[in-house]
Amino acid sequence: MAWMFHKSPTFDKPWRDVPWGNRNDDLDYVKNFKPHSAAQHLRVLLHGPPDSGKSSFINSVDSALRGRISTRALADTGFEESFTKELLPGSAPTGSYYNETPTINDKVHVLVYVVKANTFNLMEDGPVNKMREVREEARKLGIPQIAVLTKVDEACHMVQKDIRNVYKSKSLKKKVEQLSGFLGIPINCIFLVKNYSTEDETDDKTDSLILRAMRKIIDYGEDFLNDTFSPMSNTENTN
Ligand SMILES: Nc1nc2c(ncn2[C@@H]2O[C@H](COP(=O)(O)OP(=O)(O)OP(=O)(O)O)[C@@H](O)[C@H]2O)c(=O)[nH]1
Ligand SMILES: [Mg+2]
Repeated sequence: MAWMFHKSPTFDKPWRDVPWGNRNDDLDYVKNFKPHSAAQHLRVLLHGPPDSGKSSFINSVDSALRGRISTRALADTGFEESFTKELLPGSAPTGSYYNETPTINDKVHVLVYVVKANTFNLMEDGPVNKMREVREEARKLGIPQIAVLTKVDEACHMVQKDIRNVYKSKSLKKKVEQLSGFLGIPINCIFLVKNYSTEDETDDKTDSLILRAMRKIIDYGEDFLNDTFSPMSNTENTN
C-alpha cells in the first residue's frame, strides 16, 4: 500500500481564494479604468529575465479584454517590457533615455516582476539577481511593486490538468514564498498567472487569473499617482 505514503501535490483548500465567478466584474473594472487625471496613462514596467513571459502577459491581458486571442503590436498600451532600463528616465544620465525634466507621464507608476514558475531554483537563476538591484531603485523612488509568476501550467501538472488547482498546488506555494523572500515582496503582492500561449480561444478561468493580477496592478499604480498628486501637495513630487 505504498501509495498511502505518497504526499498529495495539492492542499485540500486553496491558500488564496480565487473568485472564479468574478471574471466579468474584473473585466469591467480593467476595461473601464481611467488613470488619475494628472497622467495620460498608467505606465507599467514589466521586468524579468528573457523568456519569463513578459510579452505573453501583455498579449494575454489584451486577449482577456477583447475576448479573443490577440497578438497585435502593443504600442501605446502603457506597458513597457524591459530588463535593464532605468525606472525613471531622468534618474541617471546614461544612454538615450536621459531626460532632464521627467513629467509624471515619463515615470514608471508600477513595477511588475515577471518570473516563470518553472524556474528550477530562483536563487540560482542568475538573471533573477538583477531584479534585486532594480527593486532597491524602485523602493527609493516609492514605486509600488508586484510580481507575476507565469507558466504555472508548466510548473505543476495538477494545474495543467485543471487551472483551478493553481492556489492549491504545494509546489507553486513554495515558489511564491521563495520569490517573496528573495525579492522582499509580500506574498499578497504576488500573483499566479497562466498566459495564453498555444490557445486559439480565451477561457474564463485563465482570464480570471490574468484580470485579477491586472486589477491589482491598476490599483497599486493608482495609489502611486494619488500619493504623488495628493491634495496636500499642489506640486509634483519629482523625487
Ligand atoms: N505554457 C505556457 N507558456 C508560456 C506562458 N507564458 C509564456 N509562455 C511561452 O514562453 C515563451 C516566452 O514567452 P515571452 O512572452 O516571449 O517571454 P518574454 O519575457 O517576453 O521574453 P523576452 O522578450 O525574450 O525577454 C513563449 O513561447 C510563450 O508562448 C505560460 O504562462 N504558459
Ligand atoms: Mg518579449
